[in-house]
Amino acid sequence: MAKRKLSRRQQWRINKIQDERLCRANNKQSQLNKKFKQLKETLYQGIVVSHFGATLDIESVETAVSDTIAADIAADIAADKALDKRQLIRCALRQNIDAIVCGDRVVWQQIDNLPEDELVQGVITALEPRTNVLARPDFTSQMKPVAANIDQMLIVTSHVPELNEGLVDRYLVAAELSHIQPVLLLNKIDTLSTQQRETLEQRIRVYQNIGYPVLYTSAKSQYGMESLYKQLETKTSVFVGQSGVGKSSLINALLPEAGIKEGEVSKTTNKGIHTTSISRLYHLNNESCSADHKHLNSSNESNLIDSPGVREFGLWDISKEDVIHGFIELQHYSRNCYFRDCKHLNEPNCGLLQALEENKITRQRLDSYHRIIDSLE
Ligand SMILES: Nc1nc2c(ncn2[C@@H]2O[C@H](COP(=O)(O)OP(=O)(O)OP(=O)(O)O)[C@@H](O)[C@H]2O)c(=O)[nH]1
Ligand SMILES: [Mg+2]
Ligand SMILES: [Zn+2]
Repeated sequence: MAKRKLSRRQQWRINKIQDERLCRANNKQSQLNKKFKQLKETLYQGIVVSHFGATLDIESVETAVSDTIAADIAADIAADKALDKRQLIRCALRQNIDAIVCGDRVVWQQIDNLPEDELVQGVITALEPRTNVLARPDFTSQMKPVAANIDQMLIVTSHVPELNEGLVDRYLVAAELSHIQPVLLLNKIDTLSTQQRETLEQRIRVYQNIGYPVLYTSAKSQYGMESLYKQLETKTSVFVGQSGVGKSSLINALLPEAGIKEGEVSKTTNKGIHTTSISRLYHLNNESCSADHKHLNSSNESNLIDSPGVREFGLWDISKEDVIHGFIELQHYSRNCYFRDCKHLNEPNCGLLQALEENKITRQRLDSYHRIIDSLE
């Protein structure tokens, strides 16, 4: 998209607003710095459930010494001063800690002598190592992390807005390269005629044949909710997909008490209106997670992360050579290519072109692979 040309006056106004923002941020930081001086000694562990602007909401976990925490920090964690598990605490962030996202595990400290009306109760002082992080480019094309420590990516699709295989493939590449298990989900089954369902199932079968798990659901009629529940158990899952496909509705159907805001789909464009604007982490089985799960990363916890919908999901920051690892069936046959640097276009003895001829892979996925490679030129 061409960049909009700004008049000098517009540019001046933008600079002025940015300067004012910077000034406010600096003031805030100096206030925070004062608070940092008044931190209580005890270190607590927490998990980030949402992040807005300068503050984050974290959930305390029982204070436990985690072996993923640096030894010097772990030694200071006082096991006898545990907070209640799942207490929600609003925290500020030390400036030297990088972008923190939903699902991150952190170490935080309470602020001493807080006035009663103060919302910020603590300061995050360390970020625990991540097992993985899902990132996507923001509006300035910079990679921004979206969620961390994820086991599974639920790629939610629907009939309206329409299933977009190109987008699904890009999510699959991101998942495969980040070692996150992808699951495809076709939602809004209740809106489909028999004919429409058959057509969509056929399109989804391309992914089923590769070996990806596929779920069919309706957040409205509750169809398929049991299978979805089973798929989510004991894992941390992130719901991704276009705006309006029903990510928040699915989480609401599983957790009615969460009361998450749902949006609409525009009747003129058949696109969502970007209702969810920040990612948030929810727990699937609150009641069954009790005191015996001492560790933050308890394998019995089922966490769901709702993320804002996207129109596009570009892949930046990855090399062309990596893309093939995101197309697992293509990668398999690429081992048969005669040339090590085969581009799989028209080279002789190309494993992929041969697999295509034998209907072992689809033209759609091969074209999609080439489109991603071209986008990285
Ligand atoms: N008929 C039907 N409508 C659904 C279903 N799931 C969601 N919807 C509707 O689709 C619209 C969008 O749902 P949301 O849950 O807000 O979609 P989202 O994916 O969270 O969208 P963003 O937050 O914008 O990314 C709402 O009007 C929902 O009521 C479904 O299974 N069947
Ligand atoms: Mg939403
Ligand atoms: Zn080849």
